[in-house]
Amino acid sequence: MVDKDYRQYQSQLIGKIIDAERAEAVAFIDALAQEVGFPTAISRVLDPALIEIGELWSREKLSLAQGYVAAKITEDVLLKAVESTAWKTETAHMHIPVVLANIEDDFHSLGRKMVSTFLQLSGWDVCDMGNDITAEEIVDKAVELHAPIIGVSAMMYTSALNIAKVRAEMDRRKLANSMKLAVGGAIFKVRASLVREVGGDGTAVSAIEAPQLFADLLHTIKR
Ligand code: B12
Repeated sequence: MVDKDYRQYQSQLIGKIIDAERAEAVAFIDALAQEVGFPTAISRVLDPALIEIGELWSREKLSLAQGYVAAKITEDVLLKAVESTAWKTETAHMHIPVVLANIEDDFHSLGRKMVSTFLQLSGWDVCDMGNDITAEEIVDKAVELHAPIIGVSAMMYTSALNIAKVRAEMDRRKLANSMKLAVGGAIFKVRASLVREVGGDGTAVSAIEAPQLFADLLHTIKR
């Protein structure tokens, strides 16, 4: 299937979101996923549709209610994806724990939930701590679970700066050699230098690329 077709799917999905057709939208992606698999359906259709919905929302062309519908559709689809065993990868046996959270003061959960789903489906044992989690809580959890990687999401510049506290907490506990910090969210796409500014070890622009990033970071840990 070529890109042009996926753009048509995106437009159709956006139409359903705008019309608040939650069940129809979920069935629409589900049907596509049966054909091309959930990774492709999510990364090529749902993810770009959400970005466009986000832009419409930012320009006040969408209501908060429509944004809410988009979030609910995403959650429904991610649940279906997690329940589907059809696209587990060869790494699915790994069961390595990782901790994921939106940093303190950040409530943009959609991106994080997508990353969580893609990691789970690639075999990582994800502890998703949710929104607005402090650096200390995140590092405590990672230490408790012996997680070699922490993934932190932030959508806003101001909240992204709080990720530097996670790096400081890791450094304070001398964890730099045994634990890596993955960062991501819309703001890291527009300001690439932010990854280093907050002390991140790496980033990925979309959820589908997160498992590879985590695998790469795991390889950098001296065991
Ligand atoms: C939806 C939304 C909201 C919703 C969030 C609902 C929810 N349940 O998530 C609500 C209404 C709550 C909200 C609130 C606010 N928002 Co808002 N919001 C957005 C919007 C429109 C879309 C974000 C989104 O969900 N994108 C879709 C997801 C799928 O994409 P994504 O987040 O980029 O995630 C992908 C990648 O980045 C990556 N990724 C994400 N996390 C991670 C983590 C790791 C480790 C890795 C590897 C990868 C990764 O994978 C994801 C999937 O592919 C954006 C605009 C935009 N265009 O981004 C503004 C935006 C982010 N919001 C903004 C603002 C200012 C706010 C508010 C302050 C508004 C206000 N005045 O109250 C509040 C602050 C709340 C807070 N403290 O967090 C600004 C941020 C400005 C800035 N750059 O600093 C934006 C950019 C809008 C704007 N243009 O002004 N918002």
